[in-house]
Amino acid sequence: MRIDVFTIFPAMVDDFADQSLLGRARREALLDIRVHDLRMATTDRHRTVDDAPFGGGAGMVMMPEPLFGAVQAVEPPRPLFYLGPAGRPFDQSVARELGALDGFSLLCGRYEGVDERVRTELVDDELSIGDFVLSGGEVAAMVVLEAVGRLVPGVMGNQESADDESFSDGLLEYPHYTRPAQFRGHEVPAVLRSGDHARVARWRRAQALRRTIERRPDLIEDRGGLTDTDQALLEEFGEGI
Ligand code: JCQ
Repeated sequence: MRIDVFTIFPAMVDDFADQSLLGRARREALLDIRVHDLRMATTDRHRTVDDAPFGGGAGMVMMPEPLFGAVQAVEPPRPLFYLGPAGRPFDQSVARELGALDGFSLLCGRYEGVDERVRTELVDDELSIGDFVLSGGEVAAMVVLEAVGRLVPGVMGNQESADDESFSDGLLEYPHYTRPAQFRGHEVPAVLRSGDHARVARWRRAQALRRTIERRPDLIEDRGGLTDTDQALLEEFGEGI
């Protein structure tokens, strides 16, 4: 999969993409991540990409010429997504949608954002990673890179699809434990040490349900409420969970 990123801070995104899981995938040529400097097509001494807004007001706006120049010099894989709070909410289902493509591209804005003609004439779609304001699209682009990159076959190794599958049934994760069995007076639940794998699986599912009901009732609503099986599981392990 090829992913091109356009930014005025190419080193930030490129360094991120060289670390950890993405770095390995990049070195193994599973991911072809290409980071481009948005100043590449500027010709003035200061390599200017921003200008004052028409109509006045505070802050600066990213100019259309250098942005069109950079993107058209590269002809990156489409669709080209702009990252910003006004975008389509990015979630695991959008990550899966992008993960199924051969490639796509990301445009990171700075300042107050980009000239509107960049959005209407250059960009294909807009993505938001949440209802808050960042100082630029770079962190959002890195979120998209990581969430999509890990869905590309081979990138995760063994436990691959496991996490995504747990999200695909719309529930939060069950609690995890490792050694020691007793830590500062807090015990690992006995069921996890029982060796009864079927019971462990049911307990984990009940925990995931309980947690989702308490913390994210909206996710229970999204999956159409509790099934009879869900209800039976919660009853099997009682109100104590
Ligand atoms: C992305 N959720 C929030 C880009 C303009 C100041 O306004 C802008 C901010 C950005 C950076 O992106 C975000 C964002 N998803 O803030 C353009």
